Amino acid sequence: MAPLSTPSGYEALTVETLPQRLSALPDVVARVGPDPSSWSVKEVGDGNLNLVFIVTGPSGQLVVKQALPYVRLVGDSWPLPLKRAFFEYHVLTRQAVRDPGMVPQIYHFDETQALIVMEYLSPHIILRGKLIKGERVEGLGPALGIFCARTAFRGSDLSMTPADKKADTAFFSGNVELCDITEQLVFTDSYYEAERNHHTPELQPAVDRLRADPAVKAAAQMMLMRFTSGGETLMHGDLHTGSVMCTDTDTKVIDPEFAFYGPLGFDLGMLISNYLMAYFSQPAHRPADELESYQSWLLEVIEQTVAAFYAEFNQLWATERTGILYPPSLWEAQGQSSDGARDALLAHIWHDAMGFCGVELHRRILTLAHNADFETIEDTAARAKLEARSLDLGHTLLLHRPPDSAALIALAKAANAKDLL
Ligand code: SR1
Ligand code: MG
Repeated sequence: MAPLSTPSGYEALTVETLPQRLSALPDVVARVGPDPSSWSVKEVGDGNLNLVFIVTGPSGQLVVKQALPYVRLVGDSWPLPLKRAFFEYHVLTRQAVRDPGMVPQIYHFDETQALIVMEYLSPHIILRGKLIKGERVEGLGPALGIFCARTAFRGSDLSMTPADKKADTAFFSGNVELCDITEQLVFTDSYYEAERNHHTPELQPAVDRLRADPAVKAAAQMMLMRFTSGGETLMHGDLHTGSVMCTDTDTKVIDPEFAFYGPLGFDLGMLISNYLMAYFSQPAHRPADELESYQSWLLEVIEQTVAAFYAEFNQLWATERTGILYPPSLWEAQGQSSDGARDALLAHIWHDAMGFCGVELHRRILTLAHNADFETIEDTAARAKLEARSLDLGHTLLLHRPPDSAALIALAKAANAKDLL
């Protein structure tokens, strides 16, 4: 195999080299202290792509995230460009304006080294881990529903000038390789035996049932077309429960390196899907006397996320419709209400979101990148039974979209009661 080529000057950091290499950066020194020999460095990256370091010094802490020139999960046989750090930096700056306080503060960006120095969120931990442990987060649904609404609305033609929107769409269209991952892994690989796929052996009968249905493949490909061609807003692009960090009362969003202009409902649908996988996996993580109450809480989070999304979208519609889409000159200026137009648009967003939710419910079980909700269940026969419910709900959502969150929750409860293997 040819050695991996990296841009000249780039060098991956290590815990040993980081202090010396970053010690000349005023933004870093100002946060952790001037003497690099007094810093301690830990590599904590547990995601699929990057290096992540926590740097602790006498005056404080920060995080250094550096892209590797390959997919960390797979190794250097799958090269991946460093420019994803550039896109992550730029989308973080936009999200910080569109929903202030919801993303980590950036202290420094180095394009050649593909590294972002940012706020250390503490005592936050990854939401997926909290949900596996059975912890609750106050205000989770509202925070994420509002985040999805604000970033979707303010990153779209509902709000931006046409020139800004078009320039930004062109800018983020360079994020090709990360889109390619989503296009293959999220929308396509679940529905055939793709080379990188793997799944729990006992799940095979449910996998066969899913792949035997040509209608589900057609529905997933329709969602892929929406993803590639529906450049409605600047999406986070990978909003799952591993991209959210929380304390018991505070919520932040991280890791938007998959950012791209796509459908308004993409982030909302992916997020709901990851809540649902937390829900389906709970029987393996909770004692019987806690299960019902915790699963009910997760369903409440879904309801609250959706309610907050709609409420915030409605508010922005009333107060910030400054773009070319649905201009007030067509309704309010004519003495007419635009509520009907808004509700039809929201129905379109929800319809898409449910389709994206469906494919995500499949791909985290069938393709390359699984999630800890299921993966940490050691008894594979028990895991397969729970995963089968997720596949089943995804199948239903792709073919019959529920009209609202109450109908979605009814379908989730029905799937959760099924014995599918
Ligand atoms: C090869 S990357 C696999 C997955 O990890 C990221 O977090 C995205 O979800 C991607 O699909
Ligand atoms: Mg990530």
